[in-house]
Amino acid sequence: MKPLVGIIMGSDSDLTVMKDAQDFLDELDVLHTIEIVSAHRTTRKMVNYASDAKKKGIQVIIAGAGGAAHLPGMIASLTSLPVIGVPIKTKSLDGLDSLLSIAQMPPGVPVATMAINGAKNAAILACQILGVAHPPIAERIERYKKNLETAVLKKDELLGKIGAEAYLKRMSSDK
Ligand code: RP5
Repeated sequence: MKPLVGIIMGSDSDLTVMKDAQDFLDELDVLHTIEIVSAHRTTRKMVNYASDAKKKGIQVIIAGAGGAAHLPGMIASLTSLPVIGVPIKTKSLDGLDSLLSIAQMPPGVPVATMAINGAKNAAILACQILGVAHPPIAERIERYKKNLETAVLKKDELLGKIGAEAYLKRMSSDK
């Protein structure tokens, strides 16, 4: 079986955030690769990565980058695969720089931009895209979303039963 998702990031300093994407794909048993590919420091690798991804069987690319976050957009300019961008939180501008660099793409070259540090949502969206052509992945996503619903309904039931004060006490003792 070939990996379906390619996770890339501009630096190893992005890995703690991007690991959330890997963890979700592992949870859903979706094969993937994970690599450091920098738009500025390894430009030739970036070009090769984008042109080879489809041939290798990759169907969705998740690209995380921070600051002058050009990686997702440049990858999107080099491939017809869907690219999901993850803006990494930065020290100087809290990730607003990353968010705008990734979101403000010119017409014709879209990047599906997640929230700052939204690597888990990137993996969920990647699975939803894959689910269109891979019914087992769609089923796993549906199960995941059903579990989310059940968890919130349970919380709501408990809140209704014990009231806000006791609920908050329970929350802080669970920490
Ligand atoms: C970007 O520059 C990377 O995506 C990273 O978020 C940021 C800082 O990189 P390092 O200086 O930590 O390697 O290319």
